[in-house]
Amino acid sequence: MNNKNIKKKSNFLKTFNSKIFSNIKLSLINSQKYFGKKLSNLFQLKKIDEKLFNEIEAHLLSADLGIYTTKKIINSLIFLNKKKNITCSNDLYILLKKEILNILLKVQIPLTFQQQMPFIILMVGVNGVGKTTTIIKMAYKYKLEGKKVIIAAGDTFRAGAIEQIKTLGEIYNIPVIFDYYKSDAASVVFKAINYAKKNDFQILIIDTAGRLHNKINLMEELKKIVKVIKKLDSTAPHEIMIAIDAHTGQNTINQVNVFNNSINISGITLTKLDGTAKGGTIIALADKFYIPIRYIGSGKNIQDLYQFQSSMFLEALFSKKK
Ligand SMILES: Nc1nc2c(ncn2[C@@H]2O[C@H](COP(=O)(O)OP(=O)(O)O)[C@@H](O)[C@H]2O)c(=O)[nH]1
Ligand SMILES: [Mg+2]
Repeated sequence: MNNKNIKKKSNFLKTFNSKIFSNIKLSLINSQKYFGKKLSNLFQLKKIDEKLFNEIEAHLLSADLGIYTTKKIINSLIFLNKKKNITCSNDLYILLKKEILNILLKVQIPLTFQQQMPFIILMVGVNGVGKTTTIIKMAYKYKLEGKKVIIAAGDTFRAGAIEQIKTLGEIYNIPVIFDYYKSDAASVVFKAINYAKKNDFQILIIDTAGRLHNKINLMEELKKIVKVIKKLDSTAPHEIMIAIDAHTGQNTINQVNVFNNSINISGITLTKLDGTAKGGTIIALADKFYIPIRYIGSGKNIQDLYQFQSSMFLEALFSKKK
């Protein structure tokens, strides 16, 4: 590539990234109430004392960081304050931001595809969190990247679920393997893997029925699906992704726990960040589980899915302007 082309590409990337940043910032507009001006004002020309730390603690709790992560951050700020002998409260604000960035950096591990044929992604999560929507967004994204993608309609439990994914597949021209309503989900998965292998698909994404922790039979069905996948490819599933609705707040911790106890979750996608004021949940999730956050969903449209990028997310969340 000559210099002119390198410059062109770098300008394109800058514009592209700034567009993504604007979109993420816009979708976090309600969460910014907690992390934007109000938070930085807390630190303006304040005496650094116990009262200030109490105020920060109360604020972080209201911003959905949860008691565990909030305490950890406050203790770390108190420690750093002593160690560095900080005199300006604004320096404490900068340290707080760094602490949060460090938490988020640990889970910024994008999904990478190895040579498995196919690379199998199993999508799980409770009802209505946005599993199916995320699946079609991901499939579309991978397709645009030139990959051969197929979907398995593994939600045979909810009436209308098969039609929903079939219709989306037709709209975006992505093949969907399905069976009839109430049929055995594991056998749909079996069929889909064999089909994907025979026809050289690179990525297979499996939709599943939403489940609650009290629906023991559904959890058992999920285990059965994993067993069937392993029979056909002992290295799979290569990703078990949980979709989490950002509106859920602190209960997300509960949800991840329940699924993680049944099957090992390897990635998280946080959906519906647009409109929620609970964007801080992502910090609590990251700190509690160290499970990679793969994507964030910021709307109902096909392109409203972004790879999780910690510093971009943090800047958008801490944005002071509307
Ligand atoms: N605003 C918004 N809505 C979303 C997002 N993701 C999914 N939804 C909506 O949430 C509802 C449930 O989504 P669906 O994918 O069917 O959930 P599932 O039951 O987990 O498969 C639908 O109305 C989706 O359009 C998102 O990121 N933002
Ligand atoms: Mg669904």
